[in-house]
Amino acid sequence: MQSDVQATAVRPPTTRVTVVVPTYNERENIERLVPQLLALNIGAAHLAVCIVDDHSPDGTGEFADQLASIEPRVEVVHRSGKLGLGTAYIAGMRHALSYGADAVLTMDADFSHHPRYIPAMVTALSSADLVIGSRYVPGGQVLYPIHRRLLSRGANAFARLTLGLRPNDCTAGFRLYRSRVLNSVPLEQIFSNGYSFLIEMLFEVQCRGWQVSEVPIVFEDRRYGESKISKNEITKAIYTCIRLLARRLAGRTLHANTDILRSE
Ligand SMILES: Nc1nc2c(ncn2[C@@H]2O[C@H](COP(=O)(O)OP(=O)(O)O)[C@@H](O)[C@H]2O)c(=O)[nH]1
Ligand SMILES: [Mg+2]
Repeated sequence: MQSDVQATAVRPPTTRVTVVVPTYNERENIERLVPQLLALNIGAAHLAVCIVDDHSPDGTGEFADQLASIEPRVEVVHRSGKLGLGTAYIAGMRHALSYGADAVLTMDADFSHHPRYIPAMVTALSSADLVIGSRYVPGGQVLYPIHRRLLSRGANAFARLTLGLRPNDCTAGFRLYRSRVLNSVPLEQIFSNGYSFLIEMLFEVQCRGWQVSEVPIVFEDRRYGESKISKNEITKAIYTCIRLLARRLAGRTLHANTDILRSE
């Protein structure tokens, strides 16, 4: 009798989480990262990995193809050249959404965003629409050279001040979005193509009233390869904040034509 009941019980649908990893010259990192991602235990959720490679000269893209040929949970998006971190996120998000992901996690390839935090982020998503792996909440930490810490703190403070962003870590690339959040934002209208994409995207998410929560992480400096951030990202971040501030002051926080507001 009992087994009949179990057999007919409706199981909750499996959550499909796609981890989007933008790469440019990260071969040494992805050969370590991808197996760790695939070995994660995230409860009932199903995890896939989408590497977005910009024709890396070190052969990251070819190596990713090899991984994908032996592991069906790995997918690769190839782009023609180094087109920027922001547009790499968008390419990965679009790919994940088109393959039916329920949630999309973005992270760096270099272990600054460690996979060990992903289970806690997935758990936190049950009561949020966006979960940030955050350096600036209690329990979080940044193990980075002083100039990078100052840069990150400065960018965060400026973004919070100008745009009224509420999260403590507004520039983190370690994020888990519910798909409905991504579907509500007109990704093709996001102006920032580089690192300041993260500020702009958070602005769009907050303007739509989505619930954001933060999970503490310890952010460590990379061990392999080199940083791709360039000095002009500072100028771009300032420009992004001022451009969005102007929109905010003009009361145009949502795009005119394409907005789909929260429905629940
Ligand atoms: N596809 C792609 N990935 C990028 C680009 N720029 C940076 N990345 C990746 O974005 C992640 C963060 O870059 P990283 O150099 O570690 O930045 P940092 O942590 O701020 O020094 C890494 O996985 C990089 O390989 C780009 O133009 N295209
Ligand atoms: Mg890094």
